[in-house]
Amino acid sequence: MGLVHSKKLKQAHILMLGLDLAGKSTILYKLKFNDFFLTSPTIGFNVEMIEAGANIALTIWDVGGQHKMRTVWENYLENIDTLVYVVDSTDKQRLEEAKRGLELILRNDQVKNVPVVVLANKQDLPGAVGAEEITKRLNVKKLCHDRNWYVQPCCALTGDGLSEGFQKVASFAKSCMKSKQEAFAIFKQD
Ligand SMILES: Nc1nc2c(ncn2[C@@H]2O[C@H](COP(=O)(O)OP(=O)(O)OP(=O)(O)O)[C@@H](O)[C@H]2O)c(=O)[nH]1
Ligand SMILES: [Mg+2]
Repeated sequence: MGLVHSKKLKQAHILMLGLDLAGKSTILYKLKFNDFFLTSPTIGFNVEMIEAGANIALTIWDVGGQHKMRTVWENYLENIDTLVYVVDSTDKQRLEEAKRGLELILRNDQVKNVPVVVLANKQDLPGAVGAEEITKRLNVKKLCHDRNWYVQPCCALTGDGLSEGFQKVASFAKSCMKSKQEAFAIFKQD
């Protein structure tokens, strides 16, 4: 991961959602600056571009997760190449609410077939629920049966797991962009 310096990179559009306090903005700044930033709740969105391999750059939109912000999530769903859904793995009481948040997004036709990477964040904290249990509690297999999906444990403070998680994001985004191009080529032929 690093700063974007080439204009020949493929540009993927990544949306990062999840409940408030899940750690989305901390992840975004860790990826971009490899540093920890004190965050405050996001009202609106943050956006950063990062390089994720030799030929792809990810433009990552981080939209606030507070209740009032969730009502506008649907405004950010257009033409995304992968959805990143961040979960606070220590907040057991809100895992059901996190599941409902994911369901709400995936019900929208604009994200039909869009791949999903779930980041089970805050794995550094005692009592954090592991990736396998997060997969079950969010019912990821069923909710994402019609698309590529992956669940990655991580810690935004140390960066553990972020590189693996975003390599998956980049690879899913590439195949999603390829499918869209192929569908567009067929549409043009007709
Ligand atoms: N221990 C620990 N704390 C974390 C981790 N990631 C984020 N935090 C803390 O969790 C709090 C919320 O992080 P944010 O990045 O602001 O959360 P957010 O998902 O952007 O929240 P909204 O903008 O309200 O949607 C902050 O105090 C972070 O320092 C992590 O992996 N481990
Ligand atoms: Mg935020």
